[in-house]
Amino acid sequence: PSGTILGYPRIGRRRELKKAVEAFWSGATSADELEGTAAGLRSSTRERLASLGLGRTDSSIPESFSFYDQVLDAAVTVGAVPSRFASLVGADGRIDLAGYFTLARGEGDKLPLEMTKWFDSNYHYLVPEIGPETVFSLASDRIVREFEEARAAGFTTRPVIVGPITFLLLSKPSDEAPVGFQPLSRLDDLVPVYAELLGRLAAAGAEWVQLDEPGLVSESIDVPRAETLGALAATYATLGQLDRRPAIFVAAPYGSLDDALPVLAGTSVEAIGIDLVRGAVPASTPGLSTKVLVAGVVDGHNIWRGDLRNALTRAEALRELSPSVTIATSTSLLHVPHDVTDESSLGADLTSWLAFADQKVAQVAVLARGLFDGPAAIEPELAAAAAALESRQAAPGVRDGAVRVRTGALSAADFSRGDYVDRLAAQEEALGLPLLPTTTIGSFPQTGEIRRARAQLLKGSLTEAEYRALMQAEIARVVALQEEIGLDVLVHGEPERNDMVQYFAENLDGFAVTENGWVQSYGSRCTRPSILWGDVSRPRAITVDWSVYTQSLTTKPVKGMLTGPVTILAWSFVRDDQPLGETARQVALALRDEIGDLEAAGIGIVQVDEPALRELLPLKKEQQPDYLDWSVGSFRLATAGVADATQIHTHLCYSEFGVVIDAIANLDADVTSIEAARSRMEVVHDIEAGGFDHGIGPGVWDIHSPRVPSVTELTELLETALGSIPARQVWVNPDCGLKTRGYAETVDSLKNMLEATRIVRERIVAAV
Ligand code: THG
Ligand code: ZN
Repeated sequence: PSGTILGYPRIGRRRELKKAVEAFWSGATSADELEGTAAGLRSSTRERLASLGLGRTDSSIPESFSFYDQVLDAAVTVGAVPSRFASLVGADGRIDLAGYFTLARGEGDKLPLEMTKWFDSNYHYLVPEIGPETVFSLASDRIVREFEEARAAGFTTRPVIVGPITFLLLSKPSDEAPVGFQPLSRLDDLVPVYAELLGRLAAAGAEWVQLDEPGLVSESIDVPRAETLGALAATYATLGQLDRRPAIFVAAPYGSLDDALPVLAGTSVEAIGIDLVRGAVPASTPGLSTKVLVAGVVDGHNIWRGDLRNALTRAEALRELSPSVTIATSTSLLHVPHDVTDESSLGADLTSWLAFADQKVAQVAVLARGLFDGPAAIEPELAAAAAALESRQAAPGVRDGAVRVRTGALSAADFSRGDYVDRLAAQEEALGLPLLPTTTIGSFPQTGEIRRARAQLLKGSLTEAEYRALMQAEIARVVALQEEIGLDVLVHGEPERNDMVQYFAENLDGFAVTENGWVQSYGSRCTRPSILWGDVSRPRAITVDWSVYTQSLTTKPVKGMLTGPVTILAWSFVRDDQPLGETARQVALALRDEIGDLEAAGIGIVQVDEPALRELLPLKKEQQPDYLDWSVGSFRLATAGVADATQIHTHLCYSEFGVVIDAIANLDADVTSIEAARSRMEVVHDIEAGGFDHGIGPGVWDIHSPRVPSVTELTELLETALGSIPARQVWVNPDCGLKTRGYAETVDSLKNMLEATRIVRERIVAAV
């Protein structure tokens, strides 16, 4: 028994899949070439997992590849294609690779499947659309073929698919569905398709199958719990009774099963996965003693090497419940980069504290040996892990006395600015902005030239000074363009930033950045989360020179641009040895210093973006107040040090304002820009109802598509906003940063935005 993992990164050690998929999209390669690259990646994954200690032929190796997303895969497997994409389905009921990607990316005016966050990770999945009209059938045998492919190479692997309950819980009603329709109501029609798939897998020789049911652990889903549990019992009773099927392993990562555990224990599934990182060892439960308990003790969420001895103890505790226990990761390893040994610049100490996917697989294999042969058999490994943990606790930089003194001395006054009315008056006087001020969110298009310059700087073929000069030329271009368009508050366009979090991580103490630590965010898109390992401080000013240079080019006010503390934490791997709120205060103080320096250098407006404020909101309701307290507090701490006349902006990348509107008001930013164009300004009703009285910029241009909005459309959206919000509060801006847009549509759209503003301003002046 080698232990197992719930899944492995699919993107490839050097993002081979991303490159192959994007080459296929661009038409540079064929579907066969892409299939070939994917088969090669699957093959090297199996070989690597075997070499790291997972059994070749005992179903320990999961078959967890996906070209884009595992929920989309499940939808395509069961034939759940929305009617607007019916033309993609062939006469045989199947959809080809190009069609599969069309579901994910849309085509013409057919919108793609919606994308949303996968449990409490930074991964995003595609939301299936299910209605009374959805016809379920086994429409893809890809999962069977991948098993056979492994077989031919000498492996017996374990196919993985999203389970039927989770699939329906994560789906939304289709366009055709009547009001109040629940996708879960289609369970009886869906389960037979899973049954057929299980039969096919058994016929191909699969001994085990893994059905992922994380939907069972989440409170955020609005189906009544009793209904979910009833569906669970019925589904696994049906699948359990099939006479030709592999053994069934139901995995339930991202939380604790709670009352779903006795229900599963009462079915005839053979194995149950228990996330012992997020949940506790459960109480003794009838039926459980006949199951294989898959002990999720190696954390699939973070990159720390962790406490192996404790992991072993927890797995051993499960033995009280069943004689048959297997070691595993708590979640798929999808959320961590491939391999620490691919990093050359982290330093020996930090490296010794880390475990990426491959190191975690090795930990699983070691713990499995320890569980089987007794702890003494793995004492050297347990001792090494303990020593690494000890070295981490004692290492210089992990605790920085000066930082601790500062956070320890904070008082309520550090979290509050003066009265908003006084600020408003001081800012009007200092900035002299017109009614309906116009601005952008911060970034301008990142051209190929900019990216090339950054790559050359990294390679050493550009000097620091040459790089700087290129970026300054770009800034001057962007400033001239904004002046020509007629914007009121200018930005520098952020050409010097690779990513809005990594850029700050590179410039703060307490963070490390990786060279190859890519993690899939959605589809072919990846990020390289920074590693926050020590107390955070700011060795020197980060953005001040860039902002001062920009301000020197114009008499219009230039907005300084920073990423907020919550977003910096949300998009990094954070330390696990202190509460997140404490880490957030440290980041906030570093940003507070930066804002102070910007202000002292004559920058009168500073924007602190918090697109992830909503994203980190805990799944469990009882944990939400504490989160909102420290997250809002850290933003206030970062921004409250400025004079009344300095205007603080923030930007949030979503429009579901309702849930967090009080929190947003509590940020006490002078101006908040949000997404609004896609929902046709629906959000202004929440703003009105919430009594929000500070400046607000509901985005009028949806920057997620290359479409140029017309002056009429922009005027209408602006008038809609003004129908609910007093004109003196309203700012005019796009929905989000322009980094991913091209220059052509950027210039046209901004010109139209300014023209719409002019028309509305005139209408208002004429009315008084
Ligand atoms: N930065 C970071 N994390 C994020 C986002 C971000 N997490 C949430 C959200 N934004 C995820 N969205 C995206 C959107 C685009 C990309 C990644 C995540 C993207 N990545 C480039 C790619 O895959 O080609 C690589 C970027 C790079 O070179 O650094 O386009 O904005 N930290
Ligand atoms: Zn945004």
